[in-house]
Amino acid sequence: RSISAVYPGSFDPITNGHIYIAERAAALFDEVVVSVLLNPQKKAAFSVEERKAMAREALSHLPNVKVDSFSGLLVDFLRQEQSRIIIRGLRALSDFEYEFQLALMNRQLAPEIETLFIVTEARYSYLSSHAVKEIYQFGGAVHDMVPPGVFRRLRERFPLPGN
Ligand code: COD
Repeated sequence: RSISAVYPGSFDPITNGHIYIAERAAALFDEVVVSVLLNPQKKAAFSVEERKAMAREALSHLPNVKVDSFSGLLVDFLRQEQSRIIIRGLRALSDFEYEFQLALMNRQLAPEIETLFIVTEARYSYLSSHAVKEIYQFGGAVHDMVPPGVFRRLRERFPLPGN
């Protein structure tokens, strides 16, 4: 039988760090569902539809990766997809506490579901959606941190003189 995994996140917007994790996961599983989930703690810059469109474009080279969205509990999305594996990416030690809490909470909610962590590559270890938005809005160069479609949408969303 085929094994599917879910890579959930805010993806606001998707970055080269997220793409790296999706590529590693796609090499391990028959199918990977990248799911844009609502994170109530974070105020989003892009709508769910925009985030999905950017992710779809950025991951179109991976035939076994599909992009979806969900607004309830992550574990309910996994049950809907009949998947038992959550993929998360780890950057620095600072990710650990949050990720640990999320993984234990999800296990409490659904003991049959496992969270698997994929360690990032050194060059992406400082990269986050939040940093990309902040750097871009202060006029910094982000074109090598995000795929071209995301760069284009950043320019549309936050027009800057000279960009
Ligand atoms: N390199 C490697 N990995 C990275 C990088 C990078 N440069 N950048 C981000 N990542 C990883 C993150 O560590 C994370 O694992 C994943 O990619 C996604 O990151 P984000 O920031 O887009 O997504 P988050 O952390 O905001 O996602 C949180 C969820 C939306 C998954 C969470 O809030 C959730 O499950 N919400 C649904 C409600 C729910 O079920 N709550 C109960 C659980 S407490």
